[in-house]
Amino acid sequence: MPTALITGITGQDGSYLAEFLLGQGYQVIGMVRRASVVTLDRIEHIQDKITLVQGDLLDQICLVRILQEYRPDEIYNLAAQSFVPTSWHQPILTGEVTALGATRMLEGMRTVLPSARYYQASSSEMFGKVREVPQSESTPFYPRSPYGAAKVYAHWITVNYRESYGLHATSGILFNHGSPRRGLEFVERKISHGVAAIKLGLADNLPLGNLKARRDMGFAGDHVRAMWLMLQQEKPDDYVVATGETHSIREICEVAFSRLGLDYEDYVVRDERFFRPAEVDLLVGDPSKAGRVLGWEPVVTFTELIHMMVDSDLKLLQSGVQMPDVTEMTTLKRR
Ligand code: NAP
Ligand code: F7E
Repeated sequence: MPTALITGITGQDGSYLAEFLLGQGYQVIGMVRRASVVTLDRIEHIQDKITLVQGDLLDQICLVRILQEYRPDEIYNLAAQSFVPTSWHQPILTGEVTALGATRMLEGMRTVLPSARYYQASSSEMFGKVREVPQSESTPFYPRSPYGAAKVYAHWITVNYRESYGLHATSGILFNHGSPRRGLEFVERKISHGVAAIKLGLADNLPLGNLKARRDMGFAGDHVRAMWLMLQQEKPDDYVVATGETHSIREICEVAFSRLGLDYEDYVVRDERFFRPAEVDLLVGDPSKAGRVLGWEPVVTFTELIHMMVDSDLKLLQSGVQMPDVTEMTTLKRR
């Protein structure tokens, strides 16, 4: 039975990837960082099928110990400080975790398990102020946030460990992907949850920032499949994973509100605090290499994704589950 180590298993992608790998017959080891309150909500339903081990990307020694103890065949490095606005508030932490965390894991793999296969969770945020449309594996990077810059570092260190040491180290450049398990501060979840709250009379409006930004938005369950396919290839490489479509935040609002018979223009209010010091205006990926080499293509469409998320949040709120409001504390001061 192959063994996979997932960092970031408590996150959105970690939970979908763990489910997927269990289905493929893997023993799944999930690295979880210590917290005063443990939040395993996204993996509760599979907790008895996976092994959780305490660890942190900030701590090199613990990574080495985990690799020595579990000797995974595949390492999926999904852990990161992943929220772009927070990366302006906490740029050093973002660099330590999102950038140097990759080096710590790669260095551990190089010394302990050089025959393992490594997946780095790279991001379309690396393209930032885009140099071409659509963005492919050969598009130059121009990050627009400490998060984007940290991901560029992690991407290039992955390429460098591949080329310097011959490691099977692959970088998946994933465009935005959501799901009902998406963190509440990310825009598509903020909208789906906000619409459901308005429908049920729990909120009056939905404060948002830039509605003009455009994103290539897929379903997390589709995108994690591509991660696994990448590590099944004989040679490590870089792959863009995207839908090839782009939609504005305004369009997300239109689709989400109309799902519950509402007009977004009656409820969405402009809130300067959700605008960013530097914006990524347009992302749209060219997933043709992933299609050609991996045989990967997305199944869930943009509209299906937004409907899935709105339906799920409506059910969640109807069942009386209250989620903490995390969006306020991640706002940025006016420029
Ligand atoms: P997420 O939901 O924010 O999950 C991040 C995970 O990283 C959580 O499990 C978190 O643990 C963990 N983590 C944070 N700091 C850590 C540390 N110091 N040591 C160990 N674990 C730590 O992110 P996601 O949406 O699943 O994304 C997965 C990865 O793909 C991330 O690297 C993200 O940057 C990247 N990515 C995401 C997208 C997207 O649209 N979702 C697109 C491209 C790339 P806690 O639960 O303890 O906080
Ligand atoms: O913003 C605009 C905002 O925070 C999307 C992460 O998973 O994908 C994600 O990064 C857009 C931006 O995601 C609000 O200005 C408007 O243009 O949902 P987001 P992101 O920054 O694209 C990439 C690929 C990753 O790698 C990241 O880890 O929506 N927007 N109003 C807003 N965004 C938020 N969060 N909140 C608003 O109120």
